Order: sequence, then C-alpha cells, then structure tokens
Amino acid sequence: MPTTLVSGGTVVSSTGRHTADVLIDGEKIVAVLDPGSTVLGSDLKRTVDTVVDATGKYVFPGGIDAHTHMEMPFGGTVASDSFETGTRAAAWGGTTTIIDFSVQTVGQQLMDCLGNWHDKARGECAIDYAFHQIVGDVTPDTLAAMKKLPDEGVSSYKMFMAYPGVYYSTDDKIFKAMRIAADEGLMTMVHAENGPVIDAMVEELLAQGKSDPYYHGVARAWQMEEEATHRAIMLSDLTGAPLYIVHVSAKQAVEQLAAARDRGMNVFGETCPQYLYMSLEEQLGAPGFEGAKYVCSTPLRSHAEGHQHYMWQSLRTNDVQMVATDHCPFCMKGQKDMGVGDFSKIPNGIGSVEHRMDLMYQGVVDKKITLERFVEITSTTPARMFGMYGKKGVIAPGADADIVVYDPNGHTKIGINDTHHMRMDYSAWEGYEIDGHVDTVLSRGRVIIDGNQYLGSKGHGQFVRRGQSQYLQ
Ligand code: DUC
Ligand code: ZN
Ligand code: ZN
Repeated sequence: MPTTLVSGGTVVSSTGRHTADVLIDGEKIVAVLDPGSTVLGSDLKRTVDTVVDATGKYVFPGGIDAHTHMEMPFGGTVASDSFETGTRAAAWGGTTTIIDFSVQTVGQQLMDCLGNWHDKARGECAIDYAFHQIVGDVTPDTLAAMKKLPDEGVSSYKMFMAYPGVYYSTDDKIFKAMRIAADEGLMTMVHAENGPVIDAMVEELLAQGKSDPYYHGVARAWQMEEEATHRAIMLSDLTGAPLYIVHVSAKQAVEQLAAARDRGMNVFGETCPQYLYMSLEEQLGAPGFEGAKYVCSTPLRSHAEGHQHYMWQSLRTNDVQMVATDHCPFCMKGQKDMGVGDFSKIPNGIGSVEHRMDLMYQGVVDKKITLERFVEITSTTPARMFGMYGKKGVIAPGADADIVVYDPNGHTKIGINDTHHMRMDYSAWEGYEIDGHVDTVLSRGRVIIDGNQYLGSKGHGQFVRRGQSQYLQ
C-alpha cells in the first residue's frame, strides 16, 4: 500500500492542536507522531512514498457536509450539480464526505427511492458519500420500510413541515414516523417551517403585487420557523425520538432549541453559511431580480433583527451544534428565472458545498469561533451526529486518511465561473475573501487537491454505511 507522510503541520482537533507528522498507509491513518520521528530507526520522510510538507500550515480532518441535494427535483426543475460535479466542487473546498438526501415523494416505495439514489451516486463521486432518507409519504409500507434503514447504513431520515403538496407531512404523519424512529434508533431531521401558513402569506403578497424575490423572505416569516420548531420539539418530547432541525436561520428557533436542551432534551440544530453572512435586506433585497440568487428556505433573515450575529454566538456557545450547507444549486438562466414576476416560482436553494470550510474558517480569523470549534462544527460533530465518528471526523490511528492541509497565510477570493467548480452560472459567494487557503486535500489517503490542481477522479468516492448517532442517548 502506498505510504504518505503529512509532515510538520499543526494538527487540529475539536479539543486542541499540536505539531505532528501524520503517517498514512493506504487509505488509513496509522500514526500521529512527534515531528521528525523515526520508525524502527528509519527516517520516515525518506522511506514513505509521498511527503506532503505541512510546515506552517494547519492539518484538519476532512470536512463533512451533512446536508446536500445533488440532482434533487425541486420546483419544477432539478438541482444543477450532479454527484460528479458537486463532489468535485466539495473536494476543491476541503470537504471529503457529503451526506445527501435520498428523496421519497407521494406514491413511491421508500426502498425503491434509496436504490434510485444509490444509482445516481454510484461510480460518480470524487469523495465519500452517505445518505439520509427523505420520508415524503407516510403509509404503512413506508413505516415498515423505515425499520430497515439502519441495515442499509442509513441512520437518519428527514421530514418536511413545509412545501404542502410536495414534500410536506402533517403532524400526525411526523408523529407516526417518530414513533418508529424512537424504537429503531434513527435520528429524525425536520425542515421546520409552517408550510400551510407560508402558502397563505404567499397568496396575500402576490395579490398585493408584491412579487420580487425580497417577498420570499417576508412570506416565510420567522414566526413560522419558531412555531414549527416548537411543534417538532413537542412531537420529539412526546415520542422520545431525538430531533435534529435542519437549516436553522431564526434566532427565535434557536431559543426554542436551547430551552428544550436546557430541559434535558436530545434536540440539535444545524445552521448554514448563508445565515451567518447574508441577510434579507442586503441579498434578498438586491435590485431587480438579483435577489433570486439568494432564495433558499428557510430564508435569509433580517440584519436589523440581529439573526446573523445571534447565529454566530449560538455556534460559539453550542446552542447550534454544527454547520452544513443545504447545497441545492440552481442556475439563474433557465432555473431561477422561472420566478421572474412571481417569487414563489423561484427554485429554492443556494450552492455552497465548495465554500463551507473557507467561510467557516473566516469565522476563526474574525474571532467569532476558535480553531478547535471550527473543526468541531465542520467535521467532528457531523461525524458523531450521524454515526461515522472514528472512521471520519478525526485525525487518529484507524481513521480514514481524509485530511485538509490549510494555509493560514494564504488567500482565497471566491469568484465566478472560472474560479468556482459548482455547476452554476453564478456564485452567491462571488467576491467573498478568505484569509486562508485550502492547499492539499486527501481523500482516503489519496491526494485529490494539490495546490491549484485537481488530482481526484470520479468513482473514487465510496458509500459510507453509517451507524447510530452518538447523540441518541
Ligand atoms: N430548502 C432549500 O433552500 N432548497 C431545497 C429544499 C429546502 O428545504
Ligand atoms: Zn429544507
Ligand atoms: Zn435541504
């Protein structure tokens, strides 16, 4: 097996940092050693096949993006990144594992949907991948099939309180699924927004001639996120099913989670880079149709109301546990422009899979979170939350050699087509500057990004069978 030494870098974990050499044999980390260590008298730098010099740089466990939607059907179109293009873009940004959502809609058998998602991803991915299962049709068949998910290496599923007529489930359906989840040790993920009321708000606004992208944010008011989050928490309390709320953007929703955690409940929150950096006023309210670039759900929140500041603070205090992207890219031409003159027809989603690690690292530079917390929220907690820890999320003997060598003296300017790799005709992050740079990325021991060169290949990425969440007890 080829051997690699990542030498002389500052190895960062969720609990500390130290200078070390990381020895890799094939796909696995076999030792983390004092710098310059010899093994059986031989100088490792001379004997290994490849040396990656990390002197003066950080060595992070590869990023885990636990919320992506490659090729997802949505709003009459399909998310523009395939598993091939989306995972390649992720690799460029230092993410070495994604968890994507297998989709079930009304009338489909759950296991057929999972099989279909395997067919989309198999042989296509540049990095490792796992699946959550979207449960979109609660029937006796579906409830029975949910019991088989753990055997498929799928230990989490998601339900929607939003999008009536599409992915939406009524409370009784969520309750029934949670009963199964509590018994089977599945993590329940919920998109928490009150869909029926939002639809009524959309109708009202359009009738008043308010059709610009800005009104997407008005229609999806924070009250409807807080209310749904509370309802999901109560269902979790009733059934004993642990709960993970996806893409939390409203400070009031965080308050609901924090209060439930203070009462001892196993409830968790994920936020996304857009809710830390972007706002209703600035991005959704951009002139003309520009705001469509930033239409996602939950929506960007008001800066004047302080949601962004609160979200950074909550990440620091662990009221929000981790950061994923909700990567759901759509091009302006032919996709987002379906909603010219009617914001409700703009497909919902922002592409960020390539930039999450950089954007969160900038939070370290800006002193919003520590370097260790950065590792925790981008890699270690996602691994623990979704049953992959030990294999992923840590630099230690026995773990997959998924490693990012990050240069704190480097610089990244996020740009348009020629300088991002997502299959999109724009980037919501264009112009953002990062005081750091992803230099080298290893996926299971193989260097897939080397400076500004992509050395990966489609099909290298393998399906990760996940176990139970470490947060269930
Ligand atoms: N939110 C998005 O922005 N896109 C896809 C689905 C979702 O819930
Ligand atoms: Zn969602
Ligand atoms: Zn999503």
